Amino acid sequence: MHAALESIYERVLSRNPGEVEFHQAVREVLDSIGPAVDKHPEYADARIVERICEPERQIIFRVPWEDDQGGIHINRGFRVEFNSALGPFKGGLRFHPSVLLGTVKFLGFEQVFKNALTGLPIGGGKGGSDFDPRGRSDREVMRFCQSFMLELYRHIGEHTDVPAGDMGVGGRELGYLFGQYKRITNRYESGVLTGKGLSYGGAQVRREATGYGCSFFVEEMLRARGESFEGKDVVVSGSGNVALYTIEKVHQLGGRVVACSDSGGFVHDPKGLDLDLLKDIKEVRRERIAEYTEQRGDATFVPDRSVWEVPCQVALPSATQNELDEDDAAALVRGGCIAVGEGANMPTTSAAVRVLQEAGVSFAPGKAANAGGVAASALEMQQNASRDSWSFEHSENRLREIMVDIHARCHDVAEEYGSPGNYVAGANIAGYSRVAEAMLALGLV
Ligand code: NDP
Ligand code: 2IT
Repeated sequence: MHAALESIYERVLSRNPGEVEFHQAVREVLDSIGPAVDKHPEYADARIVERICEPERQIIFRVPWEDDQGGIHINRGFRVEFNSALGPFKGGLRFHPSVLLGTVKFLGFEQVFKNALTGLPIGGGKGGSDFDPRGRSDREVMRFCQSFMLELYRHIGEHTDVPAGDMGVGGRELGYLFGQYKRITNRYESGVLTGKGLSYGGAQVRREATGYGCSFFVEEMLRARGESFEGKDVVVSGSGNVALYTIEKVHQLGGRVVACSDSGGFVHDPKGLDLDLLKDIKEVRRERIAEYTEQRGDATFVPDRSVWEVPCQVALPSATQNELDEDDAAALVRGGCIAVGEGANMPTTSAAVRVLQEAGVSFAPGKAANAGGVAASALEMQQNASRDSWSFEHSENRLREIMVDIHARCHDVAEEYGSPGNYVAGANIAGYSRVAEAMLALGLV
């Protein structure tokens, strides 16, 4: 780490005790941006890095709700409004029992740089709750979402803060959240949430965007080393929104996804995963991935083991943070992996990133590779603001252009700052530079 950044990092550690994922996300950025700090002493004078590490606003609230049996539950809601230099706070909501303030802060911090990389006018934020939607009825999920919005509504707005989905928050939850916002405020403010259903103001390709976008980014990264998806075996972790649409696009681009997972284990289908069956299990029936083998005789389900033991040429971690560790990275390298693209946020541990980079594997960090989701959200805001809706084809073409552009920027900036091929450095420096420039222009606010 650049000497001038060490004391800033120490202060982040002491002021945010125990928030290890937030520390990890900050460290990764500070480790990269030294050359940009040297190039712009005026940013240091304005203490831009210190300001970037401190959220503009952090909101924590109680969410009481009643289950189908009349039992009362208390969860905690969060919204961390991290940085609005480039536009309204923008970022998803995560409903998962593991969610703590530090989780939301790491995600919000990453989001600031990711959103800057899209080139679109969006600041960064994140929110969520430790609510566990698994096993809950639709009615219970609706009551939870309504109670959550009864607090959140006062903090958000199309020009202020625009939430969307993340783990545990998809089309169903966003519908309930939007319905409640509309009822409380008496306003049909479409642009207050993105990822909405197509029947009430949603945009084509938002559902597919993170997975499609990650596939487009990795296609570019493969192209840069004279390769393509054609004929390659690919492993995708998770089997949620990001994973399913990554599998769909990789198949369209000529790759063969042979394994995916959930928190119970992984399925290995050497002939290539049957996406229709996966969507039926995960999107329609909301069941476990283990069900897959009941209908696909050739496939195996391996409980409680890491999906990264399946050999592949391309690995796309698309489940959760720190799911791919040093041992997994070494196994991937041994199995002939040449490219890793993070569909999830920070799924690869810092030690694993080093193993991959030292072995010459092309590595795309999440803030670049999974930016397609939030980019499509910004396109949804654009359509809402102009009361327009674009075709699937047009929306997909825009998404592809944006991902090709992000790849080029990360690639070129890495080279310009003396780390050719290092997409982590490229993404962090490019994202930081855009935010820092805007913050300097806005004065001390
Ligand atoms: P979903 O809730 O749709 O799916 C999450 C998937 O990850 C599920 O299959 C889940 O399995 C699995 N998973 C969770 N924890 C673990 C674990 N410890 N080990 C193995 N599998 C696990 O979420 P998304 O697909 O939306 O999000 C996935 C990742 O992508 C997250 O990191 C998110 O922040 C990131 N992301 C999402 C975007 C979006 O637009 N949705 C945009 C950009 C990034 P199970 O059902 O068993 O819990
Ligand atoms: O991590 C992410 O980029 C998201 N969950 C999507 C955020 C958004 O506002 O669409």
